[in-house]
Amino acid sequence: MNGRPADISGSNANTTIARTFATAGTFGYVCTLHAGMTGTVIVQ
Ligand SMILES: [Cu+2]
Repeated sequence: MNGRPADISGSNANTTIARTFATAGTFGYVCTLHAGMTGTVIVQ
């Protein structure tokens, strides 16, 4: 998706990772640690 940051690879448990979104929009994401866990980032 245009303006969407790159995926975060590897195991990310108990860490904090920042991402900058280049453009406004609604961006869905999928948690690869937990099957069925998804979220949405809304950039205004
Ligand atoms: Cu998860």
